[in-house]
Amino acid sequence: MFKFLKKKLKKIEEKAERSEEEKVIEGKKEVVKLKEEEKEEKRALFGLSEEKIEELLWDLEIALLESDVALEAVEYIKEYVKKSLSGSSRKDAKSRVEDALRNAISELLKKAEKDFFETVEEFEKPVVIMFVGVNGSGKTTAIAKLAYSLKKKGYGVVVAAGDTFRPGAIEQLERHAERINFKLIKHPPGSDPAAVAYDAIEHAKARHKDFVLIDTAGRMQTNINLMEEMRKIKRVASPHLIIFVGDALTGNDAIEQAKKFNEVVGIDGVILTKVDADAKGGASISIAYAIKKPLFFIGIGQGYEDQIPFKAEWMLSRIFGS
Ligand SMILES: Nc1nc2c(ncn2[C@@H]2O[C@H](COP(=O)(O)OP(=O)(O)OP(=O)(O)O)[C@@H](O)[C@H]2O)c(=O)[nH]1
Ligand SMILES: [Mg+2]
Repeated sequence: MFKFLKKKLKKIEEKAERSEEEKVIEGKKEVVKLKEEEKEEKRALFGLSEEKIEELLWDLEIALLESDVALEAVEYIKEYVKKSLSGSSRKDAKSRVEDALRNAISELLKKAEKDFFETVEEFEKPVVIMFVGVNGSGKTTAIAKLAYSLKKKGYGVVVAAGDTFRPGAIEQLERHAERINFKLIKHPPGSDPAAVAYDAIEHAKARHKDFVLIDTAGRMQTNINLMEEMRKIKRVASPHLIIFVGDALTGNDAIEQAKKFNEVVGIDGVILTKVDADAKGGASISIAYAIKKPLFFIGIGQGYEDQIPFKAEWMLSRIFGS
């Protein structure tokens, strides 16, 4: 997980250390070989020059962009690091840069935290949640995983098989329903997804179920008809929450999709899937910040237990841990 990003950030920290040594040597006007203790002492006396900080920030920007971090988040991290490094700390450059980077990303990630279960507590039952996203992003799997954890907490769950478009979509949910034991409301393939959602909500009301999870067909954000259909489902179901499900592996594209879905239908939060397979980490770091919506869960595998509430600390330790 995040191998690419980790390597890039390590390189920046190491470069900060090297450039600091070069500066010390240049400062003596002649290239001399300093003894280790001497180096240590000199390092403590010099801060990073403006020029070196600019160079570092440039390298950082490139590294973050290459890791698919969204522009908005790159700016935030750069500003934060710049401010931290302009201070008068006399610690050596490498650990100062490391601290600045870690704190910057930590602050950014903390903004994405919001407890899903606390959020839904506030709503009247049945709580209706609609899931949207492009084809194959992991919507149906995310719904099954969430149904699993809600059932485990003792809630009654109804799922609406709102993907009436893709062959096999209803069967996929039937298999989950059998294993997890939730009620599945389905209509024949090709029927109106808004009607399926409506029936699922009516069923939940009649049986005093706690949650209705509405699956929808994958759609490209550029397909006007399908985006319009999504609006219709929203109108009919009036969901308490609309959750965008994005695939971490698609990096910046996931962020662009989230923005577009937010424009068209309005989203309240994000589930980012396939984080387990993602080397770059850009979407994980920046999707919530870029669209100013919470990242409720991340998918870290294909099993029902592999969807965990997003925690900044957890992700930080994956990015900066050994
Ligand atoms: N490794 C990994 N694979 C995942 C994760 N979440 C989903 N997948 C896989 O991604 C593939 C697509 O998942 P689906 O849930 O069918 O995606 P979808 O968005 O419903 O797809 P459509 O209905 O076609 O739009 C499946 O093979 C899932 O097992 C995850 O967190 N990690
Ligand atoms: Mg699906």
